[in-house]
Amino acid sequence: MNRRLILPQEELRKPSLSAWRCGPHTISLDRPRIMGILNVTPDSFSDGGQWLDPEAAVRRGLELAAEGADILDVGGESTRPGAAEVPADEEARRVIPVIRALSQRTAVLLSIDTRKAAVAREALAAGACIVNDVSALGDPGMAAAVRERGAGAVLMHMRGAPATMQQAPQYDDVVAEVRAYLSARIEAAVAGGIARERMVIDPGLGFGKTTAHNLALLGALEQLAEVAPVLVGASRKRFIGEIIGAPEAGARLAGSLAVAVWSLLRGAAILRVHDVAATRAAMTMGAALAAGNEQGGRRSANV
Ligand code: HH2
Repeated sequence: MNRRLILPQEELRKPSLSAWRCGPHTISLDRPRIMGILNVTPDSFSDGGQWLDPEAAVRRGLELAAEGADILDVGGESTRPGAAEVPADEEARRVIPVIRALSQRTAVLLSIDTRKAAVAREALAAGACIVNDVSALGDPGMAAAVRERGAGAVLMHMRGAPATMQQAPQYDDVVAEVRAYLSARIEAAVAGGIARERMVIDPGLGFGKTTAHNLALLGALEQLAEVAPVLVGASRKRFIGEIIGAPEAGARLAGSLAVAVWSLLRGAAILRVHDVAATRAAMTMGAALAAGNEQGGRRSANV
């Protein structure tokens, strides 16, 4: 396959990649950003129960901020394959005190990982400025919640619902279908009054996708980036375990870092990860390799 591994810097800096507006904040996307995952749940696939206590969650959030997270994504409902839905009041009870406390103790931007407009509204009032919605504004009240607060939004592709999504997912052309879906969701949101520069898209790795589907999507990040800035959430996921032979989620760091560097070099704008310090180091190395590769290319072209 005759494809360049590393995109030239000017291609990575298309106008659509320049900035993401989230509430009163503007996140410059001239370099990739890290979204640190803070799961305030008893049952998340890789760290369920570790940060369910609000004080432990706040400590973990501050730790991720100190490690270099640009955004903290706080979630109160696991969306792992097979997960059951959590009632909105229980989800809010888990995340709102944590968001409120973090907003007073760190300047890092806060995101609420929820599919429910009611939870999003409370989280935005408590100090979050981003709604990370794995159902791409599927709740009829979600678009209004985002619009009224001028929040940033992550629109993710998912086939089906977490309870059943991994039961033999099928596509004719996974890249074309995911791209068309995300493009349509962005246009619907713009028509509903959400500014384009407030939205990023996410192919939803592992959400109704086989390992082959996930790899195809990771190979097509530039095509997705033509629609909107792209967030990639691969951290510790099952397809990585399948490829590197790591059944335990905690043993998937090396594979997760490889995906992070690949995504960075293919034009991802934001990486959603559990291991912030290690990802930051891997990204710094990847960026240096990209810059060196470009310079080397120019030197040889000039000879
Ligand atoms: N993955 C998970 C949850 N939320 N949001 C976006 N935008 N993209 C993702 O890939 C994504 C997501 C699943 O990971 P995690 O939060 O660690 O697990 P759980 O859903 O079990 O809490």
